This record gives sequence, C-alpha cells and structure tokens, in this order.
Amino acid sequence: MRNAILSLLREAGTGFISGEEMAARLGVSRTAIWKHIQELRTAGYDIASQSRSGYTLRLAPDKLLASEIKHGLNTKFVGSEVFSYECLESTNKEAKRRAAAGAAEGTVVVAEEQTGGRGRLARHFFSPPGKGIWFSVILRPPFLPQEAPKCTLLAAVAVAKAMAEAGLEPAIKWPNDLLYQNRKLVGILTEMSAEMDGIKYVVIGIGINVNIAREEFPEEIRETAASLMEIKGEPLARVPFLQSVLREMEGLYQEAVQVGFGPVFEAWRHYSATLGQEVQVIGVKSGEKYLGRAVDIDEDGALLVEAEGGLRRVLAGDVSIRTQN
Ligand code: BTX
Repeated sequence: MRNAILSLLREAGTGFISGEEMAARLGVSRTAIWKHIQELRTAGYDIASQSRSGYTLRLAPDKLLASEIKHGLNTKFVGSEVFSYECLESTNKEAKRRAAAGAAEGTVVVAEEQTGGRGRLARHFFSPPGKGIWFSVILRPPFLPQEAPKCTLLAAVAVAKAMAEAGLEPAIKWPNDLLYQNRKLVGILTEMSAEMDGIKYVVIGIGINVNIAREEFPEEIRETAASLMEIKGEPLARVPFLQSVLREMEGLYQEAVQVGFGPVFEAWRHYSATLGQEVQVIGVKSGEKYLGRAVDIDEDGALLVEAEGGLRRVLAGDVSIRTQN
C-alpha cells in the first residue's frame, strides 16, 4: 500500500492529490491513506498537505528502501525484487537464504546496517547504519562453477563505472577492492552454490563506504579505509549511486552471458590500479609470500605476476601494492 501511495504522489509530480482520490483509486478509506502518509513521514518522506488540495511529495529520503531503489531504475531484472532492511547480520547470508528458497535472478538484498558483515576468509566488514551501501545481488548464471570468481571482477567493474559516472575516479585492486589513495572504498564477496556441472546461484555481496568520515572508521582500519565522500568532498546520495551500480551490473552480466567475460576483463584492465605495479602476494591457502610485478589478468581472471623464478598465476590470494608510479 505504501508503494501504491508513493506511486500516486509521484504521478502528481509537484501538484497535489487529494486523500479522497487516493482512497478511491486504491479502494481503501481516507483514514487508511492518512495513516500510511503518517508512516511515510516517519520513514523520512517529506509530504506536505493542504486542507483543500490534498498531499504532495516534496522530498524522498536517501534511505535504501525498496520503493526508492526500484523507482526509475529501468533495468530488466536486476533489482526487479528488492528486499530492504534496517538491520541484518549480513546481506550475503540473507541473499543465500532467499536464493536457496528460489528467489529470482536479479533479486537484491540491502540493509542500512550489518551487525555481522563478512569479508573473505570470515573477516569482519565494518557496516555502520546509514553511511554505506551494504547489499547483495542473486544471479543464476549459465556458467560453469569455475567461472564464478569472474563475477567478482564483473562487480568491481560495475562499481568502477558507477564511480566514473559520478565523476569519482575509480581504481580497482585485484580482484575485489576499489581503492582511493591505496585505501579500501569497496569490498566484494562472491559466494556460490553449485553442483559439478552447473551453478545453482551466485550471491555477489558489495559493501560501499559512502558517507563515512575518516574518524568514524574503527581505529584498526582508519589508515586503510576510505569513503566516496572523501573523494567528492561532500556527502553523496546513496540511492542513485546504488541504482547506477545495478544498471551497470545488469549490462555487464548480460554481455558476459552472451559473449563471455572479454569485455569485463577489458574494462577491468582500464580501471586497474594493480597492473604494472610492484606487488606482494600472500597465497590464501599456502600462506606463501612473494614479491613481483603484476603484468596482466588471464582468461580466468587470475592475476599474472612476474616474480623471481618466472611468471606466477594468482587465482586466490591477498595482493598488496608496494609502489605507486
Ligand atoms: P576482505 O576480506 O578483502 O576485507 C576485509 C578486511 O577489510 C577486514 O579484515 C578489515 O581489515 C578491512 N575492512 C573491514 N571493513 C571495512 C570497510 N568498511 N572499509 C574498508 N575496509 C574494511 C572484502 O573482504 C569483502 C567485503 C564484502 C562486504 C559485503 S557488504 C554486503 C555483503 N554482505 C556481507 O556480509 N559481506 C558483503
């Protein structure tokens, strides 16, 4: 009902629509309309009323509400279903639950706050209320399971493109981070459920630090984390930024399904902060540490590092950039 009322208010544009007309069109009482308007106001919508003319929507809040995210999104399937929460333990966890229960491809789960946001290797991901975009997208790609890690690169490129659109210069660090001055702005965690011959679902979890001031980061990541606000010099509206990421994701994904990941890799190289740099690699399983020069990514999305003793192929690992040219 709230969404239907919002649609009517938006239809009226800067004009007014009476409670009576809304009640008639939605088949409910005027009192019910009034109650929902009160709820929308509490949720942050600035709705003005005039005794004769009715209601007008003056300003929608920059809250990550399903209705706001879907409004004007214009995608085919990414974001057709959006589940928004004030607080979740982890949007990836909730998205996996929904995916296992049959949620459609393109379903988005988003939260204003995560209490147990997860990074790779069960690390914690700081996700404070109202200041970031913590969300997950469910995909059901027709790829082989070994191709799933490429979705992480695809997501990184989608965020990079949204940043470029917003006039914020992006830099991707292999494979899953976006950086500003070598500090982490965005983290991406891809998880999947698969059988030998095919993927059941992939959940791409993305955490974007949007309006977090330097001093608001916990001390242990203050020197290594950054937010979009820092680059822009002022706070950024979250809803349009998320919409732009979702649109880019859909475009890149559809292209990948049709022609493969070539265009994703091409764009990834373009935004890469890793290629050409001296890096330190720590193997995820082995813990082995070595130095080298990152030269390219291959057709699997693996990072190619020229190290002592020859070319090394990094499929999973922590890569840190040692020099900035
Ligand atoms: P990662 O393992 O590469 O990065 C996690 C590490 O990054 C932490 O150990 C910490 O040092 C640092 N860190 C933690 N929080 C932040 C932050 N907000 N900004 C910058 N650095 C931070 C990266 O893992 C993948 C993270 C994915 C997060 C998304 S949020 C939506 C979805 N739900 C969920 O539970 N995870 C994903």
